[in-house]
Amino acid sequence: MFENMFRRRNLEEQVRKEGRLPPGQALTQKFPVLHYGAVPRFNPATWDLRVWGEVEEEKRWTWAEFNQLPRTSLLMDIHCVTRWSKFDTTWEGVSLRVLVDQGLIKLKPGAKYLMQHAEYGFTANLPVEVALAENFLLATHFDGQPLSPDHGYPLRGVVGYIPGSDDLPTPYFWKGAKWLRGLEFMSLDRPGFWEQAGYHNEADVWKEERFR
Ligand SMILES: Nc1nc2c(c(=O)[nH]1)N[C@H]1C(S)=C(S)[C@@H](COP(=O)(O)O)O[C@H]1N2
Ligand SMILES: [Mo]
Repeated sequence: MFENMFRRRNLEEQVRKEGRLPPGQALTQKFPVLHYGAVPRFNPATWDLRVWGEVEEEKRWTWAEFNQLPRTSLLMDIHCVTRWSKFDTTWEGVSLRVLVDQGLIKLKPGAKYLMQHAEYGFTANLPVEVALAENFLLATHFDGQPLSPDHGYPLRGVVGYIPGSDDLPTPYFWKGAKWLRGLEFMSLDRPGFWEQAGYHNEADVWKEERFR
């Protein structure tokens, strides 16, 4: 137990020296679970992901169809507003950037914001530039395994910091919706679930934009 504590401190000192520990954050080796409400059940027969709003064509992918989309892996640090940070996490899934580049989603010029819609009405909003950057992924896998139910199985948004990519805004981890079911592209911004509850709209971890 003490060994673990020293190990955690040493790892934290290391990422601090590397400039990867944002202000007010602490390194965790665990993976805490945080959400409002219950964990939904997944039914592969009825599950779909819908895309609508400022797009040329609306889309609806079944679970089987979603699994045929091009796949991307991502290594990044994730930062929760409740002050834990987890470093070098590995994710796999589908990149919105790739879907747009390959014409699988055709955005209208008016598409300025993305609303992620999750089970039970949970929402999270992001500017389109952030959602199309390399540090945002529609993730199906964490650490080589399908997501666990409490971390968002079968699909969630994830956003974090890619070491060295200092030009990309890094929002807190709540900007990734677990149990994702819809992508709504919008011309005007709307606050998501936590943003309506008083959390910051941009939520940049380096600027400590925790609350509004
Ligand atoms: N559907 C849904 N997604 C959600 C939330 C939620 O309440 N519902 N909470 C967010 C918050 S506040 C955080 S910090 C992260 C936590 O993800 P984790 O449980 O995998 O650590 O999920 C985000 N995504
Ligand atoms: Mo959170």
